[in-house]
Amino acid sequence: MKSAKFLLLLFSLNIVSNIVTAAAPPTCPADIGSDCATDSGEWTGEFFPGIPKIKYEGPSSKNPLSFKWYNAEEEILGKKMKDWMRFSVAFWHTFRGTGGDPFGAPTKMWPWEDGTNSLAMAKRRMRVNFEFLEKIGVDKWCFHDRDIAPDGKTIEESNANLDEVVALAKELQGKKISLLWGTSQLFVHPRYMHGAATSPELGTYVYAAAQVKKAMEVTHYLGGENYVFWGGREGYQSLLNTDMERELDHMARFFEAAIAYKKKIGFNGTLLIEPKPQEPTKHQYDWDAATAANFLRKYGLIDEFKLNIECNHATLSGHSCHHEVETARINGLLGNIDANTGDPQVGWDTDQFMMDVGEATLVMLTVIKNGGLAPGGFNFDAKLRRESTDVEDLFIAHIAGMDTLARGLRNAAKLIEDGSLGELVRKRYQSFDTELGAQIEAGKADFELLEKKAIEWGEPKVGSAKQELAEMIFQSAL
Ligand code: XUL
Ligand code: CO
Repeated sequence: MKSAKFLLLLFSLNIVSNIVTAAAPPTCPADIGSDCATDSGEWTGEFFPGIPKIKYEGPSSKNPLSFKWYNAEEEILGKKMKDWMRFSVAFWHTFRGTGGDPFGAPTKMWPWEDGTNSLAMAKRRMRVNFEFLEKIGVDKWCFHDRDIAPDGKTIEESNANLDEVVALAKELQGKKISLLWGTSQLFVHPRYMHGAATSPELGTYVYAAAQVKKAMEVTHYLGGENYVFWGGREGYQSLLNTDMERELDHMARFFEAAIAYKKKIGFNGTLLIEPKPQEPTKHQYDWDAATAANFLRKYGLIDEFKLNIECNHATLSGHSCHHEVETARINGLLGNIDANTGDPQVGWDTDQFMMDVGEATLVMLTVIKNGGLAPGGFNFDAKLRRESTDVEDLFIAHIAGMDTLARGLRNAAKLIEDGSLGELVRKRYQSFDTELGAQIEAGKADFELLEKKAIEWGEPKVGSAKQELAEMIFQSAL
């Protein structure tokens, strides 16, 4: 008992010493309108005084606080890089991630934190968010209602807290920064332990509806371009105690009510479902893109929704991220990408920043085919490793994630301009570029006609798939 108290004392001393250190550097207010400048004319801000505004320096730069591949204004295939990427910072990881895991206490002691979940701290943290966005050159952000403002004792109190923080966010957004999407956190509070829209408790369903209603209102108020539904705990741990059919019906009714309310308040943003196969439940209902598409079709919701594909969720479901974005695209459902990656040796959602240029190139091939992601974008739903504890690591991680995807874009554009991969695929299907092929594709070839042709042509000549050649061409672009 005594040693626990001693540890607590040490912990609070650590926070205090961090606050003291934080107060030392020169400060400027974090509102974007201010032109507080140093001698060199470089705006330093209030919370990251040692970090300059991040600039593009090109691939030969050794400066970790610079972009090597992401050059926002440069045009690739007729569009500025910033318009292909539409990057966004995820408030929950970047500013609420503590580094804690089931085995250990938080490791992040950010100098701006005072160790509380107060409204004052929420407002200060929001100013940190906007200074970070400005410095890193990302003009979009995403949030959950409960990350940005503390939960209250009643719905009214929670809503009032949210309103205060949202009013500040609106002011700080100004004209330069916009909201990519908002969402509600329907999984942390114990009331959601059995799910939200799929909870067997009516009171929980009702509470979740009230929370989403408010989150949609503030997303609309902040000019959000999308609204996300990640399943949270919508799923089951055992089918023995679960009426899956009834739960899925409830989820569909919940979405119908969200669509109706969106229209009622004049919110024109896209509604997005974010598939994930497991975690926290053993079976999440929005397992993968194909499962979510089937759900939307079954309940007649397909024209009202798109999908938010998260790369780490894709690999948890046994697919590649490329498979999931391509599945969404061919169904007309590719709305947004939660840009992160998993670890091939670890079986859970590690939410790492994407660093694999090959994976990024594959994803970008689909994004280009899709004509971009707007009104969606690439949201960095990614967190620092528990062991990365310097403030500059927040910058380095986002810079590396942005550079990886930018490099993917450059490589994908090279592959498309070169044309040999496209030609390889075209050739594989060229037997269908014939009169009979066209008849089949138009649904005008019946079995009798096909049998006649089979007898006339005899044994078909089947060509090589050329997979290694395809891989060779792909590698040459990396
Ligand atoms: C959880 C996850 C969420 C959603 C938003 O795995 O990805 O952060 O993106 O609720
Ligand atoms: Co996500």
